[in-house]
Amino acid sequence: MDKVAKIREPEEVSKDTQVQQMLAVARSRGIETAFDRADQTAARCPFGSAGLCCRSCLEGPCRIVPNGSGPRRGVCGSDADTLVARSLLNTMIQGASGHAEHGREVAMALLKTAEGKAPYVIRDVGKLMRVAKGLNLETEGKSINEVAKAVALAALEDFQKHEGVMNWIEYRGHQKSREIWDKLGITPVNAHLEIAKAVTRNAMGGDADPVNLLLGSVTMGLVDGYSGLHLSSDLQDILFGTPKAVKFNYSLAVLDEKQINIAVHGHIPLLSEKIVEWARILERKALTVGAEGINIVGVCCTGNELLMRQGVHAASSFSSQELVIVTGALEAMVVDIQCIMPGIQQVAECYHTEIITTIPHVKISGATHVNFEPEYADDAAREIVERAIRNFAKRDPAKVVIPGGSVEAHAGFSVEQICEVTAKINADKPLQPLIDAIKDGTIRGVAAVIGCTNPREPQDIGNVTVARELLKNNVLIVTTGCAAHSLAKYGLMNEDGLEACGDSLKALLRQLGQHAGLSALPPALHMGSCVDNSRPLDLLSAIADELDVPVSSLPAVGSCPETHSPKALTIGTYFIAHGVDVHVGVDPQVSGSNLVTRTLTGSREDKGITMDGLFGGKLIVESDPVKAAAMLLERIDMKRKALGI
Ligand code: CUV
Repeated sequence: MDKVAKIREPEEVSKDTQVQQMLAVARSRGIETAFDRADQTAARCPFGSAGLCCRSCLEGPCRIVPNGSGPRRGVCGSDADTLVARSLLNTMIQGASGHAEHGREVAMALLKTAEGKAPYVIRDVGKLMRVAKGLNLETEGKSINEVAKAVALAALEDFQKHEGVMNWIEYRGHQKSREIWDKLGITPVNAHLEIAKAVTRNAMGGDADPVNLLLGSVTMGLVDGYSGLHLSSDLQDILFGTPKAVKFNYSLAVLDEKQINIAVHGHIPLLSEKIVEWARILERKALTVGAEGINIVGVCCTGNELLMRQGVHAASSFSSQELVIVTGALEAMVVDIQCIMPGIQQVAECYHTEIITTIPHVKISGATHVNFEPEYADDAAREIVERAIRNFAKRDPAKVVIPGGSVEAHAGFSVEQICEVTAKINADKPLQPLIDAIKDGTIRGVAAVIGCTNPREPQDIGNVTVARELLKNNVLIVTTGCAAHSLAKYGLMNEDGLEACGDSLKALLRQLGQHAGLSALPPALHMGSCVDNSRPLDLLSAIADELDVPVSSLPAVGSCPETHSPKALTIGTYFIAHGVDVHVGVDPQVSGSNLVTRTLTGSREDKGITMDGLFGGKLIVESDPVKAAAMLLERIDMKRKALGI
């Protein structure tokens, strides 16, 4: 076993001084957080880290050593290539399932709304009609609810049909990419069917062809992208409104000592939107317990959903979620699904904070459970806000430490919002100003900086460094997820961030900003939560259509510097399936197989099958963010050259 683990100093775990401060507070109070646990578990299993530990059946676990002195195959005969490809597919299944389930739940909520059974309203009728048309549904002479019902049923079909292709791929999938997927036979039919198929092919005695397994991973990327990302963004826009430019504040300092603080955490905006509503309704009740009001703050992607549509302030990204509780000023943390650390409950037990789980399949032992169903959304939201109000009296003022100072940021950059701005320059062809800027080199390329923060990685450093390196080189940045939290904190979503940009990009952002009522557009355009990674792809697809080229020809890349989540790998795979290069800064645990590594990261010129050769985009694994940005620039320039621009 390893020697005593080295515990990192607060300055080593995060770039954020507020996080450093609160981590010191936690440690002084004997409270353990993910940063400490990451240090305690620093000695990681070398087999698992390389994808070489197989637990697919009861003959195992088998741990193999392909190039060393140990066994080269598992009991069943699987070699390293098969084991590694299977273990990657397992990760992909997890990622795709999470996002597919997100999409399905939103589709059910839309159906119930359309049937008058759930207390939501259709906030964006225009988008509803556009989506319905895109799906080739009849809208003439139909009521809003009839159209909404038809859209919801079309969405649910993507979890049921047994022939053909998922409706959302027919609708949103880029035709030129579609042709490649169809030819390879990897286009998904329905999300559940593909997930079930992936689980079976991955079981002992199933698929033992590593390249075929990797293509199975690409199918999971497409399931994630279309039944998860696109479907969720579209339906959430219909229900809650398509994001428009908004202002919000970011940092742990958004907690307010004088108010009742409620953190909403997780992913699906169905309940959190209602909590914002009920916090307003019950504001006066808060006054009766001595608080000045009710302050909702966001954590992770539920936070992103609310800030994009409501300007709700954001408190924390994934890795520092427990520190929101350490402020001692949090009356409740309400969680739905995904990225919720069980550790929040242990931290909450040191305070008056009530952890409230809301989804029947995502409970935490010791936490309060208030069940959420769309039909009874108002009841659940009301109960949660009332619980928080009652908890205010239990707060111990001696334990309250809220760091000072937060950063103002601009968000809400849906494709629709971006086009509304550019349409002021060219009303007939709103994308033309962007296309012209890409063609003449004002914009050298477009990068989506996405994904998480990870307690093992120094928080924010990878995300911010990659973004700054690219901005300096006139690469336009769009961002989502917890990476967006990092960029917001370091001024890349307000005017201050312009100093990070190359001259031509800076001038363009200033010019476009005037058309948005701002002095400049922010250098990083916040497009939303993880499921909103559909938006960068929609933007790229539209640009590719205008130019009549495949998405893979565009000088566009994705970067995921600090991820921890399988979901980020499936999102990355979905980008790669469209031919967009993707960087990950965290080891994807495939180093045990040269074949798998080469297939994922090799170039189109390499021998054998590579993702780059098949789709026109590849995986770049690099933990140094400066080097990673240089590699992304190289790929951007390569694609520019091929396009002749
Ligand atoms: Ni879905 S997946 S840590 S909350 S971005 Fe944040 Fe975003 Fe990663 Fe999770």
